[in-house]
Amino acid sequence: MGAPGSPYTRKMIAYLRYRRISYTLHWGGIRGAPEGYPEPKVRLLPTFYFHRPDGEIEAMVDSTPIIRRLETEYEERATLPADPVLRFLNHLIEDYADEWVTKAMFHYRWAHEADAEHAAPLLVYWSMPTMARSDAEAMADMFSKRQIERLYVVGSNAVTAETIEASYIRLLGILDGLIARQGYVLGARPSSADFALYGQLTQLTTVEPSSAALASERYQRVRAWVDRVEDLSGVRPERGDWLAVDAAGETLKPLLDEIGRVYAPFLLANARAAMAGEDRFETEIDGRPWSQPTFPYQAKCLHWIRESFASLSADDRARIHALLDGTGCEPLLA
Ligand SMILES: N[C@@H](CCC(=O)N[C@@H](CS)C(=O)NCC(=O)O)C(=O)O
Repeated sequence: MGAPGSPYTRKMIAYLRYRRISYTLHWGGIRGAPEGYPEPKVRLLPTFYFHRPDGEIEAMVDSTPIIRRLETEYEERATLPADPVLRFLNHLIEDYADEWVTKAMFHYRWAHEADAEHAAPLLVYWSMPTMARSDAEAMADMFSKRQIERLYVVGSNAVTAETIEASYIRLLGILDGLIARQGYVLGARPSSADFALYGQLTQLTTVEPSSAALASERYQRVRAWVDRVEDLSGVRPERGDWLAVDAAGETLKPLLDEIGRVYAPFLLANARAAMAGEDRFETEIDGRPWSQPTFPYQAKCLHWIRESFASLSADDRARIHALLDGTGCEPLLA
C-alpha cells in the first residue's frame, strides 16, 4: 500500500517491476491500511503485506530491509552487487538517497508557497480521486499546514535551505555524469541505490515545480532517466554489467565526495546528539550552520553502515578504506 507522492513507494514499485516480482498495489495514503489488512508497527508508506505460509498476513515497513528480504526470496535480477565492496557502496548510496536526498524532496515540496499549493491537492486526489472538490480543498489546506509545520523535523529552515538546495543541484550534475557513462550508478544494470535515488527524484524532478524546473533546464538526461527507471522490466542484466571494483573509486568519486560533504557530517552529528540524549543539535554542513531535532532512526542508519562494514573481511575493509580516502566518508567507518 502506498501513494504516488511517496518517494519510497515509487522506489519499491520500480524495484518490483524490474525484478518481475508479481504484486497487487493498493493506492492508499491518507486513508490508512486497506480493509482486512493488519497495521504495521509504524504507519509508513509504503507498507508491504506478505502472505505467510501459515495463511497470516504480515505487515512490514522500511524499504531497505524489505529489499533485502526480497533479494533472499527471489534470486534472479538481483539489485545488490555480488562483490562485497560494491555491495557496501550500494548500501551507503541507498542510505544517502533515502535519508538525505529526502530532505530536498520534503524541502522543495513544502518550503516555497507555490510548490506547497501545487502539491497539497495532488496528495488528496492521489489518495481519494472521487472526493468532492470543496472537501478536497479543505483537506489539502489542513494537510499542507501540517506538513509545513513539520519542515523543521527534516532540518529544512531558513538557515539550511541553501545547503539543501545546493546539494540537490550538485546531485543532478553528478548523476548526469554517471548515467552518461553506463546508464546506472553502479554500472550497466540497476542497483537498489538506483531505485532509492529514483524514488526521491520522481518527486523532485517531476512533481515540485521549482525543483523540476531545475532538472528540466539543465539536466534533461536525469529527467529522462527517471521516466525510464519507472519500468525496467525489459532490461536483461548480465553478471559483468556491474562496475568493476577497480574502476569504482574513480567513477564514483564525485558521488562519494558529495556523500562525504553533506551526509556524513549530518549522520555523525545526529548520532552524537542521540548518544548524548540531546533532542536537537547544531553542526556545520558544507560550510554553513545546520540545526535540527535529533532523529533517532538516522542514528540507527549510521549503526547499520558500521555494522555492515565490520562484517566484511580485512581485505575488503582495506579496499573500502582506500576507495573512501579523501571523500569525507571515512568517519562513517570508524
Ligand atoms: N525508511 C522508510 C521511510 C518511509 C517513509 O518515511 N514514508 C513517508 C512517506 S514517503 C511516511 O509514511 N511518513 C509518515 C507520515 O507522513 O505521516 C522507507 O524506506 O520506506
